[in-house]
Amino acid sequence: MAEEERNASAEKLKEKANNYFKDKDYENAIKYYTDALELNPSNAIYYSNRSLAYLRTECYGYALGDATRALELDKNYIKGYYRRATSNMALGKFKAALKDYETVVRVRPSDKDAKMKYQECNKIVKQKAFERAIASDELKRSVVDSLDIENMTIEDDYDGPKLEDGKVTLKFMKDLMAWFKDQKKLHRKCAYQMLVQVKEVLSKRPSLVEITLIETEKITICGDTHGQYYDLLNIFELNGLPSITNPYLFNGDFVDRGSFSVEVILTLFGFKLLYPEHFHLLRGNHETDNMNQMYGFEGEVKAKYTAQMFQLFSEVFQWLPLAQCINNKVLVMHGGLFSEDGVTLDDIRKIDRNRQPPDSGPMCDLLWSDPQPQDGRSISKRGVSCQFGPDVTERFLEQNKLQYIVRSHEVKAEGYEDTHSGKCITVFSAPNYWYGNLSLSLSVHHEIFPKTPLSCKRTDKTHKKFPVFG
Ligand SMILES: [Mn+2]
Repeated sequence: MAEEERNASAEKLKEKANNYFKDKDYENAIKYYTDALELNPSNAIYYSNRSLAYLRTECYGYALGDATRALELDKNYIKGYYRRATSNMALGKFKAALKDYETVVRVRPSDKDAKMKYQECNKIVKQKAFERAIASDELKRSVVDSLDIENMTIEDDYDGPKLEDGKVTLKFMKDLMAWFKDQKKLHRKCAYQMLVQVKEVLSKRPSLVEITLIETEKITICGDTHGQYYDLLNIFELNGLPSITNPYLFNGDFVDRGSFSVEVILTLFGFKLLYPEHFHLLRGNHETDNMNQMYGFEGEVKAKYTAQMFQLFSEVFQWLPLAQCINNKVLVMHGGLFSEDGVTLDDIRKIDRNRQPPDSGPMCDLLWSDPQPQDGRSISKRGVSCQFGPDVTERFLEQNKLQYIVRSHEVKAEGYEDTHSGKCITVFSAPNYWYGNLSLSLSVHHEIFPKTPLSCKRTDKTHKKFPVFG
């Protein structure tokens, strides 16, 4: 094909992509921008448009890459600076974003929108610097020390659930769930009592929790719940209430996005207090300050309670364990495997987790990485951690004498997905998130047969059998 002809075809594909974009079908928009770029890889606009589509699907890593490429092709392309700044903002890289807004303002001094974005970003950069200065001043001082929970009074007109002798009981949990279902607020005294107690319980857990199920026991593993309270109630409806004989593991991302994050997390913390050895919680990438600021949980806690209570939530989140190993066979974590080979279970045990996650390294990977179909590793679509292939999973499992991993962190149409030849299972449990599809929790069931010591089955309404992994 002659160059002119190719460019004309590329333009047509771009138009098609633009139309999909207008209809908010970002997956197809990305597909056709990609096709256009194959025909004409030197067009900055195609990269910039695809960058915006990636931003909409929260693939901030890819969005940043495309914006950067657009600017390499045309350093005067103003939209490119906007896109790169937006990507960096989403990734929490405010200083880098500020530099791009500066450029836009310099080139277009009369552009009001650019000026506003520059000022907004500048304010965040200054605020972050201020927060850092304060943080080093009051190093590790807990909110708990400044609370006087005993002397908080419960007003006479409050007729909601209360802890019994300061303790969570099964009756309290049942009352609490009914109360939340009616969209009522738990008294702040009770919320504080639960938070202080759960911080104590979680801080005594190792970073890698190891449990052994006996022959007849099973455990239900649930993926992201993201503030979807009614979906959480549905999970309990389908699989039964948590109990000593009905253990659960909730695999991170309890909060943000949905409007009932407070209700979800307090219910989960309540069951953790009631059954500390049989109700398990792991940290997700959303149990962090940066995410809570951007995706709603911080605002929700401030609206329903106070900024101080958010601080306490943040302290509790820092103590959530990072991974759980079942019967020395199955490893569960929110994100996935590592940016480098050779990480052992012992390395996970040694992670000092009481902190906000770093930008790289094993703690970051456990919370952020994703599997990919092709071998090897590639850069992350999210712009944090990496993507790992089936060979990476295989080597990790072999070195650590494990059978498979269970992770969450990605929306799956069926609620779960089985990849890497059954060695990497994704479970997602917030069905009303994004596409409104029905998603299910996964139950890992311990079988009696010595040769197939662990198997998985889906526990949905139709009770379909999930394939057995040997
Ligand atoms: Mn996640």
